[in-house]
Amino acid sequence: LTMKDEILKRFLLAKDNPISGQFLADDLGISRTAIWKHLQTLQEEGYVFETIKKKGYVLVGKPDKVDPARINSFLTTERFGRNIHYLDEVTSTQSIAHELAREGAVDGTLVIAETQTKGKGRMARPWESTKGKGVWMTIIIRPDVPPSQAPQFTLVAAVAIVNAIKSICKNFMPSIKWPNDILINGRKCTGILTEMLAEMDRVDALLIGIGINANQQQDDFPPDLQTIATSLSIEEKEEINRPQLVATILNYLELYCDQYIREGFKPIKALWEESSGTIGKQIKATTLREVIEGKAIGITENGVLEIQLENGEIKGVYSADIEIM
Ligand code: BTX
Repeated sequence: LTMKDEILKRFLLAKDNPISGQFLADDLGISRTAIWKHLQTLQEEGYVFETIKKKGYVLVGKPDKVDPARINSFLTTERFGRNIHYLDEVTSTQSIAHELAREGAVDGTLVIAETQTKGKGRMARPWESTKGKGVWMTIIIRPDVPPSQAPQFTLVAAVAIVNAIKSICKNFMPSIKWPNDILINGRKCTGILTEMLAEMDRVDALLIGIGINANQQQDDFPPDLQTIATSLSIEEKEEINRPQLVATILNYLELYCDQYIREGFKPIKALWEESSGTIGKQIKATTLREVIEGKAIGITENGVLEIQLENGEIKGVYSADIEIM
């Protein structure tokens, strides 16, 4: 964190308790004038401080942003989210993450923006990223695994996101739609896009892109998404604390990634099946080559979706668009 963010973090953690300029100066080893200047900058960014006589300052107002200090104040991780690139507007957090990964960004580096002008889904489909209303982020991870295991990380991420949502929202049940969506009452609130930088036999970096509709209201969505998209806030009927959501996802994601590396896919598969809205359903899977109709009966240890056809035959699909019939 920068010095300004260190200061902000202390106010966030202190909640309603005042902090004095002198305490901050001593704690951070800088002058009171320097502290005062940082407070000025924070005020220009929309933070509001109240002065309490002889006691110091209390943070009483925050702009609605997913800034690093606020994410940091909810983090319990060792690595994930400890290095954050926060931007107001980007083309896509995936592109920034690609550059950073090539330059050697550390495991767990987070790229997050208030909006994307060219947010992308799978197969170059566009991803709508309303300014200040969602979570548009990419996390760069560097697991020591072969490229063939990369798709499983989409499932690891889905489990982390769904559990983070469940721990924050209480008024609905999200479910995972294989492989990369999270739905609420049949509407999409989250998409995951995993990309990879790899050598022949080793993953160099995985870029896990996560898009979550958090605080949009129905009319924030463009016409083509009106009937297929929803946001956490619409379903929860409350404003979502985006920095808390981001940190909670990172907390779960580090836990599950480490567990996956230690114990393999089995524990993740169990968690995934617990939250799946696909297994047991009659589905239509459109792959690049064919359309398969049948009953989704499970995922394999490799994260492959198994579909049982009418004639009993079982087919495995690695990647497809799923329609639940
Ligand atoms: P997908 O290909 O499964 O889904 C894309 C489709 O979802 C679009 O064609 C559209 O129909 C629908 N869609 C677009 N925007 C939204 C939205 N906001 N809410 C609901 N449905 C929508 C899913 O791809 C993977 C998306 C990953 C997005 C993240 S955001 C951070 C990172 N940066 C980036 O450019 N992409 C990822």
